[in-house]
Amino acid sequence: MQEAIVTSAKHYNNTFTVFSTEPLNIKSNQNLSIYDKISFKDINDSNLLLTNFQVIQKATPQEFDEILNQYINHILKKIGFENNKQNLLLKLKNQICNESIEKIISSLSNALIEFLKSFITGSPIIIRFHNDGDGISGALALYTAIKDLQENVFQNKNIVWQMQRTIIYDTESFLNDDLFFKNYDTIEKALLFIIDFGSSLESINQIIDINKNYKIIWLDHHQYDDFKIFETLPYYINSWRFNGDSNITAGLISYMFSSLITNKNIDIFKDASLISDHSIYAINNENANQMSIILDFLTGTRTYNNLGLSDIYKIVNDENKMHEIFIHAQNIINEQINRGLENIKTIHKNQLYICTLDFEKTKQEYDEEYILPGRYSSKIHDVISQKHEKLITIVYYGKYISVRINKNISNYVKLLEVLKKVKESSEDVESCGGHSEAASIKIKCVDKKILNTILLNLIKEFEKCNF
Ligand SMILES: [Mn+2]
Repeated sequence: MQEAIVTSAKHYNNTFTVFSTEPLNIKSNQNLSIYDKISFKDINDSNLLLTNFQVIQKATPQEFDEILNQYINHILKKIGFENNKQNLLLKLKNQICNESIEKIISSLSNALIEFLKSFITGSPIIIRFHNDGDGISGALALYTAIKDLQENVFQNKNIVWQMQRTIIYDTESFLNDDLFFKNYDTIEKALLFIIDFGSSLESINQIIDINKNYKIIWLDHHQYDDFKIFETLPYYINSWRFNGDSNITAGLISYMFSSLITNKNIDIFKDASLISDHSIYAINNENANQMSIILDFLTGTRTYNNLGLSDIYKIVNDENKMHEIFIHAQNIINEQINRGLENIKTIHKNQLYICTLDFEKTKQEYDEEYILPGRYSSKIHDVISQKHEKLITIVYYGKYISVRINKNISNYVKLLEVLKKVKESSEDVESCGGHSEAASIKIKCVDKKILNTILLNLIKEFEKCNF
């Protein structure tokens, strides 16, 4: 006879995870509760229907804690955690000269233990990632690592991947996650995993609510104000919190986390992430360049946007499909860049160039939704900046004004401060935010007149900046 402790219960379909000498998924026609100790005949199939077992007694939390800690140590050895960590440090040493890396990896190592506890005991896990090149690079790195765990450690069947279309952890997301988690009774708390979004005031209430009952592991690189609540979260791993900055992208942090789990080569996702978010650590690598263009296309096009991450994982591992999508995306980009260059207006003062573009003029009626204005502004900015060293690019569309500035002038032009000033001086601005080189303003309603006033104000503020 064998014994096991019930660690996770999904009552509506009587599916359970139990821990014997290792975790097992079982189905039963009898209802079980967490901490139930059961005895059953030896089994070989890890996803069995268990009919012939007895509930002996309840295990105590302390008893199970000990078992779990021991097993985690065993798993860390099995996945080669210490080796993976050393290799990761060595690999990053040359590419990313930043003191925050070691501190981040040490914090990620602690987060990994927390992650494994939930993973191994069959707790539900929701992984939300931003729908851009950086967010999905991070998600794909993690997907590869978790696939490795699923195959070699345990089939946790309660993992959900969710592409996040907003940059905040909004009420809708919270309600969905809470509803999903409530299907389960678990020894280890359910886990919300966030990649590359949410570090703003608008997320706080939902985060406080999630944090009451569940765990959060949160990888981000967006600058956050002094939001005390974030700093109380032990696994809020934001590069700024470790004296890094946005150049240490969320995709890179997720890559580091994933590299602690798997020794598969997932460098392509690290490099695609760095390119996608214009990190100073990005290296010019043809494959990573293509990957970043493809991922931007996949996350910015409705046809692909609705695909699950497992489908996207299949696509990025299919050379022919990748080539096909790359050519298609590249053609659309080139056409739109050319139309943009024809329609752009340039203001020139001292050495500063300010380029403005009405995004509507680059779109043609039969166009698919790709490319989105925010992403477009980065791409056209990159093209124009080959000509002008001190460049600010402004692309506007509907309610949005998207601003990009060159790195070499971002010390003089405090972009976020300028946007805040513009916001304060106009009642029509709803919000503003972003990085020091890429940011945007959202206006309350679509109105050409209002937009023009704000544009003029913005340009005036830029011209005031000292060089
Ligand atoms: Mn990012």
